[in-house]
Amino acid sequence: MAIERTFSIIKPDATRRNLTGKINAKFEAAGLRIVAQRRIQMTETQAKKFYEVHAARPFYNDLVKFMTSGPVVVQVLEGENAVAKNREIMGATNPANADAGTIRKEFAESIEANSVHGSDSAENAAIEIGYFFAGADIVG
Ligand code: IDP
Ligand code: MG
Repeated sequence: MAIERTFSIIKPDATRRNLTGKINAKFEAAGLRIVAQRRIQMTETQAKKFYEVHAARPFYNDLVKFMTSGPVVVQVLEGENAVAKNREIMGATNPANADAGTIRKEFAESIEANSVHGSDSAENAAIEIGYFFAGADIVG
């Protein structure tokens, strides 16, 4: 297996409840390294662009509102098979369907306020990392 990087966001529902450290502990316990991290307030423009792929979905406007409703923590996670591994640690989109021990099972409030984002492919990871980090910001 190759060492990969993936892009992660700790969402506003989680920062509001002061869960950044607990979520990061899950990544680290599973062997992922946080090689870049920044707490930001996403703008509407950034959120719209980030979730552009969902623009036609009925939940898009609410999702943009939610993602700009408070601070988020944008991150780059590195490790073996990081994209798929992070998706496992996160759990299913809907916390009702998430496996025991996953971030979304333990922390998510709803299908929308589900605590974390994680890239769904290595290709998208590279694109998403590029939205928020320059090469020099990432220290592996
Ligand atoms: P993912 O985050 O597990 O990859 P996506 O299908 O890519 O899930 O959806 C992006 C985000 O949009 C979800 O994490 C969640 O915040 C929100 N979302 C997805 N489906 C719904 C829905 O049916 N209702 C409300 N929000 C949703
Ligand atoms: Mg997705």
